[in-house]
Amino acid sequence: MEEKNLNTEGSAAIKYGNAIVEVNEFKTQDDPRDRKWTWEEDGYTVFRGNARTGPGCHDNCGVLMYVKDGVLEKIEGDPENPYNQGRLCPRCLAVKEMLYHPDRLKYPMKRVGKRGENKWERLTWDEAYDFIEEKLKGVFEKYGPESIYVMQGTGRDINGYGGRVAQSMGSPNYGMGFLSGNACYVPRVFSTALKLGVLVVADYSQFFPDRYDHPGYEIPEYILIWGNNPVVSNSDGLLGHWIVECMKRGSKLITIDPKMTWLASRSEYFLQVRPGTDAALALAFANVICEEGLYDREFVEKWTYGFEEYAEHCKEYTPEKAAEICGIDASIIREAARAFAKARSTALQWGVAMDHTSEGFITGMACMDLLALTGNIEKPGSMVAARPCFGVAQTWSGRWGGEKPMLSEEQAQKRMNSDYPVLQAMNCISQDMLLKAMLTGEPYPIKATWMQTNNPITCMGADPKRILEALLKMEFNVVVDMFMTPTALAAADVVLPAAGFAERIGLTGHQPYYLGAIVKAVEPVGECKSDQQIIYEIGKRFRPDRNEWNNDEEFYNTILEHAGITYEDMRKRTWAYPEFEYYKHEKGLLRSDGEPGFETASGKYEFKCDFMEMFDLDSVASYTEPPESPVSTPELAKEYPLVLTTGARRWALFHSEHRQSPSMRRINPEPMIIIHPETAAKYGIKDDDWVEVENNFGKCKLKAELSISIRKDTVSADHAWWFPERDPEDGTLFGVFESNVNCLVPMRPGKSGIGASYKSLLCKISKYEGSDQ
Ligand SMILES: Nc1nc2c(c(=O)[nH]1)N[C@H]1C(S)=C(S)[C@@H](COP(=O)(O)OP(=O)(O)OC[C@H]3O[C@@H](n4cnc5c(=O)[nH]c(N)nc54)[C@H](O)[C@@H]3O)O[C@H]1N2
Ligand SMILES: Nc1nc2c(c(=O)[nH]1)N[C@H]1C(S)=C(S)[C@@H](COP(=O)(O)OP(=O)(O)OC[C@H]3O[C@@H](n4cnc5c(=O)[nH]c(N)nc54)[C@H](O)[C@@H]3O)O[C@H]1N2
Ligand code: SF4
Ligand SMILES: [Mo]
Repeated sequence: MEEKNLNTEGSAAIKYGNAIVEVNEFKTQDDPRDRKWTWEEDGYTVFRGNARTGPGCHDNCGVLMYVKDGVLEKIEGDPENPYNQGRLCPRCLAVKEMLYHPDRLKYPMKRVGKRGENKWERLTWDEAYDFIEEKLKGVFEKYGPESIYVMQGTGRDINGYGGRVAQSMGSPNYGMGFLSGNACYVPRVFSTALKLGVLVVADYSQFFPDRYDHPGYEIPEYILIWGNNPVVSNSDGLLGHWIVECMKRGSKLITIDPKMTWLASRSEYFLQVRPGTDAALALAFANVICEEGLYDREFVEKWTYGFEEYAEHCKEYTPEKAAEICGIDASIIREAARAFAKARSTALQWGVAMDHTSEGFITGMACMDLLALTGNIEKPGSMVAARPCFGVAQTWSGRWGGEKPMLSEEQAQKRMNSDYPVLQAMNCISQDMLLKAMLTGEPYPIKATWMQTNNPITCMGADPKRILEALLKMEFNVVVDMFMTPTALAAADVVLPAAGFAERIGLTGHQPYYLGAIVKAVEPVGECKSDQQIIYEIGKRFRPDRNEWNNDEEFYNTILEHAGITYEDMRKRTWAYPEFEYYKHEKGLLRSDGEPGFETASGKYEFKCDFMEMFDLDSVASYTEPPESPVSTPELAKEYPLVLTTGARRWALFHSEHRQSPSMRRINPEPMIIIHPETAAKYGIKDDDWVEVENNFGKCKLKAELSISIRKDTVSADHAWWFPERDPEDGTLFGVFESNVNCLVPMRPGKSGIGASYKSLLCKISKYEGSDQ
């Protein structure tokens, strides 16, 4: 059988986006000889490691964990770790509050009451596994193993191997649970995969352990901060303060956001777009650059395909036309386009707002094209290819020492995606189809779920009431979490308690720049186990031949085998930076045949993707109005006159997490909706009033935060709210539907099935008059 990337099955982001050419020799840039991973200091034992989930984060900053009498007493940023250089954000500083919270799940538990009731019986791990095995085998006998939907949450280090649960059981249905349109990073990864065959990221010197001072490194002259708020979100393996460091050294910013963020306020150009219109703006930038001949002729001629068609297509998108669509001045579009096109280098710092348009996949393509147009690929301070470090199997792919696929071809073919040919081509499942299948049994029944690191009715899933209905139809649900979430309370039949990052070992997973060790500093509370242990222990019940590990160290040694190192080597050195070079496309390092160019059909960067035509999609990136907007649905806009964007990240909260942490809750105590003061006045709403927010899909109540930072026609609502302080017996599932803005978001991707409009809807607002204020 052909050797294949195991961890891509089901999540797919990688097959097309990465790892075509692997760097798998353990040649490092850093010298670990003076590094210690543990020592005694002032009565503490100090452990040096990398933070990771849980609680959740998209990063893995270097930490020093101070332990006394087996208790994690404090945590500090590791000043020597090149990644974060000593900095930590509030959530890591307060990790102790989460780790030792009295509400932590501590033992496996089986439901004894009805679903929704807080009645549980404690089990041993063996009893829990026995029970799960018996129940799931019963389901599989009746409906086949594809009838289990295995879900993960975002950005976990286990995401690279979470799919093993599904694969061990024989199901191809593994993914980001109920994330409509797979709308987080997958659209951007697919965009880059099709355009240039590899994932590219903005270059802030993170590939070098000596960082900004590295000889040959140059800061980007301009950074396009596009639908991203990196100083708050530290998203997708980037730390926001890298941008601040580049700014201190001279980088200038162009920010595209409906809200004046901290970075927007420090930008040369701020384009305050109407949500969901980003692709139109990207095409207008291209229009200016092509019309004024500002593109990088050499790069375009030598390394790209389809430029003529692209330039022709962009003619239609004059700055005036985009100005009308996006609600910004044509003159700023022109000036900003000229500025970054003429710059020595430009980097694209894009965020999830790209993915959160209904055609997120295409929005991403429209933006990425600008970087190729201006030759900002593979040079210092531009967009550089990011490949798995040492070829090690992580979120970003790599291999497991040559492991063969666990699913048979026949099983793999059953992936739930038949409505979306592009998803089929990418070996990716459709979360939207899975929800429908749970409710209707079509195209085939889904009868059980495994939810590990996600909390869909609170956060991941749009239309959470429908998700709850679907979960309640299941014959069996398992939740693996650190806390009793609304999802677990509502629908789990068994809950399994997971360890936090200080309680287990691991490997960092999200960053294709360096490999890091997660180091265990304390024993897990209660009987919590690491997620990976749960994965291979439950896996053993179904495929003992493929889950032979007896402990976590053995597990990681298998992953690292490919690079010729062990977990112990990694623990001792804490981090390892592979060698790195620029201009890889010129050196034949980005193609499997070793030829110069890119791993695409044409061998070049593709302004025109012929592949798209096979799926009845435009081969050149185009703009589509959001499904609901003042332009596409003017009648609906009469009733719901405001544009609604949701889920902009908050400092102290990671999605639905941290509501239990007193110090994080002091920073972000309540679910807020940002409204321009003039707009609020129109509806008689004052600061801190409770507001009813309603649209054609549903409603919720949020608290008014009046701010001139937001467009007057737009409101920005927090997401993922629930109230763990509530009595779990009060019948409200911790109030999960009261302030849950996803009640106003449909499970509905765009045509390609990649992208969903979490951030571009319509709504109306009014002062909340209910008695429970
Ligand atoms: N309206 C709206 N909705 C959105 C978004 C938006 O912008 N607007 N954003 C969307 C995006 S981009 C994403 S990625 C999703 C995220 O959605 P999810 O990833 O599902 O995030 P959470 O709901 O917070 O679920 C994480 C759960 O994992 C648990 N957990 C934390 N650490 C660990 C661990 O180490 N092990 C285990 N087993 N459990 C752990 C937490 O307690 C929590 O219950 O939300 C999406 N939802
Ligand atoms: N503290 C914290 N950090 C997180 C998370 C968290 O929950 N909390 N979640 C993690 C996850 S899963 C993700 S995906 C990342 C996301 O991190 P980011 O990509 O930074 O996403 P957001 O904060 O949702 O939105 C970024 C910006 O987009 C703007 N925006 C809203 N709608 C639009 C639009 O239509 N167009 C444009 N151009 N801009 C728009 C918002 O105003 C906001 O300033 O963060 C990760 N990091
Ligand atoms: S970004 Fe913040 S929460 Fe995440 S690892 Fe770094 S310090 Fe911790
Ligand atoms: Mo995300």
